[in-house]
Amino acid sequence: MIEMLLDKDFFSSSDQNIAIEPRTPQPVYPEHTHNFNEIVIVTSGYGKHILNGRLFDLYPGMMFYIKASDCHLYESVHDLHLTNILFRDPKNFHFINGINQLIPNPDPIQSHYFFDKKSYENIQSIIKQLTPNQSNAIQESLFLQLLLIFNNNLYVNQGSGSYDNRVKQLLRWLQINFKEQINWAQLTEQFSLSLRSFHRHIKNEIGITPQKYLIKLRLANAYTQLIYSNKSITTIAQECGFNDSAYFSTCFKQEFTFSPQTLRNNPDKRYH
Ligand code: RM4
Ligand code: NI
Repeated sequence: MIEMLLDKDFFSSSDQNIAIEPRTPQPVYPEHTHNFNEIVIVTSGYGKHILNGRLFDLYPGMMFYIKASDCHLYESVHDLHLTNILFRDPKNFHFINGINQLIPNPDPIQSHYFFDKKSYENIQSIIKQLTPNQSNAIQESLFLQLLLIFNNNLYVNQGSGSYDNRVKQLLRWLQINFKEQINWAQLTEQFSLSLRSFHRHIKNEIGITPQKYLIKLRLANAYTQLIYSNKSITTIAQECGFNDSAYFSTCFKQEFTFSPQTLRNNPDKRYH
């Protein structure tokens, strides 16, 4: 049985619609659902997130939405620090309605969004004000401001914005297009970035090279497909952008400690 987390353990009263739960750090945490929704911000560190059976790598400066009925867990955490923004069904809000329109529909491909540093500062300053002793009206209006910032961040808008913003857009573009063969010089140019400074910036921000980031996107997708599709391992490797399936196996083993074949034969190896 999957555990269901209950509002009464996190919200200070039945009247309160929003609660901030920092996780510094977030330990490994088993699969669960909730009777409330969450917006999660990764403030630092790394980890693996399984959302409704799909694997996503977490990096600093990322956020995602969890609906009450979603099932999720955290694994392979390294100093993962999260801020959870818990909120009840928007129907219960006292002062604001229609906010569901600001929350994106679940998207299996892109559900974890990078935001830029400017947004991060704004988000942090709003979260600081969101304390339990504020009135419901203020809490709801602060929450609305947060949703607007997040919503603003959902769309890729190639080549404009601050340097950090363009870098984050490129990372988001890769989340969608990781299956393509990537020409880094050309791609960085499309986002008005220089290849060398892009490389440096990425290493600073998410701790790995762009190529490694790309490979991890491909591996995460392959991992999910090995469990849920009937496609052959070679087909999965190819479809995820690996043109050499031996190289795919090597990368896969490095990432997960077991081979694609082992996972396929033995889905019990999966995180759950
Ligand atoms: C847990 C974990 C869960 C969240 C609860 C509130 O530590 O972060 O995802 O639902 O806290
Ligand atoms: Ni949760």
